[in-house]
Amino acid sequence: MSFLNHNQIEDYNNKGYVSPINIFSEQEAKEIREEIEKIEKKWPDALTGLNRNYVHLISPVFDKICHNSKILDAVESLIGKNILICGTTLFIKNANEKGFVSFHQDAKYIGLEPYNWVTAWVAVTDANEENGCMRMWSGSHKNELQYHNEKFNENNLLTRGQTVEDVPLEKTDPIILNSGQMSLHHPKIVHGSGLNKSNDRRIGFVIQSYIGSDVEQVLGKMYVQKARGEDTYCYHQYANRPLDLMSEKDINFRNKANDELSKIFYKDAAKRGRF
Ligand SMILES: O=C(O)CCC(=O)C(=O)O
Repeated sequence: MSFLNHNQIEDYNNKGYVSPINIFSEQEAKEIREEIEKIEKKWPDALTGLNRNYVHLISPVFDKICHNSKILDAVESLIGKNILICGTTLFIKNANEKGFVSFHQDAKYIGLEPYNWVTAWVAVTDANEENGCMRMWSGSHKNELQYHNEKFNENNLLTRGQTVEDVPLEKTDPIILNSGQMSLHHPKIVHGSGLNKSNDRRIGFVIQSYIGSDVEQVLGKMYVQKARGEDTYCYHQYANRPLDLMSEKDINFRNKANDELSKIFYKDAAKRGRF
């Protein structure tokens, strides 16, 4: 059982995030990284651009992470027992590249309402200040959605380069994780991450997000899986769980899911970005 304790829940409510939470061993995290690097080697386009999304629909390894009972216990502590998996994204920052994530609120463009959902960031590699770990603006989730400047900067790992300007860096907390640990953050917390200045990749596998079954997609269509409990609202269409890595059937389905996701991410946008 890995339900969050009282202090962890208080932390989430007060700060808008809870971290670190132990999920996988270092060895298990290494095996997850190996799965990524196997896919990249065999299918070079399978995890790039738009394909960084919904990897749990084409890889049984990532599917199992999403259904991991330790993660789900922690998630249940925050959003209740009826839990759906609604999307995943790989945030990879390679060494010697200039990738960063501008400060933003997840809830701004994702169309999931009400905000009974939480994002799980699983550290596949260590994440620290040197390699560009996330930084959270503690307490900012208590404010409403803020104006985001859509900058479309080349090295921004967000779709539109959406940016909350003038975030006081000194008020943000670094989310330092060992590989195999996870953080959970609130839909409205302002967060971002800087450059990877290390000699290795920084990899986060992000379940974006775990939603309560009472959460609707108000901008378009996302495909879900049941993680736990009952789906009494039946708002969403379901995705199958993959049995093999990169089966043709699963790839076709993921392509369809990503097309739909793209419509959500770029709704009313001036142009399209890389992802
Ligand atoms: O991986 C990162 O640096 C940022 C990820 C992020 O913004 C998110 O998980 O909501």
